[in-house]
Amino acid sequence: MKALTNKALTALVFVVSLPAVAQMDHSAHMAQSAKTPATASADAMGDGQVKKVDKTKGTVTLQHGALPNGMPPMTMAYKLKDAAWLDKLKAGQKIRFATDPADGGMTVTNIELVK
Ligand SMILES: [Cu+2]
Repeated sequence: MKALTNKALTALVFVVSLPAVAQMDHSAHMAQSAKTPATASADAMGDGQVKKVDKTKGTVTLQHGALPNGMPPMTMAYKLKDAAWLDKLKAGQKIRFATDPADGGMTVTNIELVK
């Protein structure tokens, strides 16, 4: 009985994790456009370029264009939802990013590297 339960759990985890991987790789945009307009605007990505990465403060300074949340073009320091992004970003990197409306758009909640 115990063996059967473990097997069932393993199968379940396998089935659940496959679509998650597919979504990370390919369907970020489609998933976003499929959302309701209100959610889509909160999650909408704006264009920016990394000017400075401050690992001590855990912030990244971005020069950005006009953002979907209404912020005009400017250069400012953002907090990051995921500190691991500090290692992915460097000055000069162009990105698309989303911010958290809950704190006035001062925290980056999603980043996409632009080649
Ligand atoms: Cu700004």
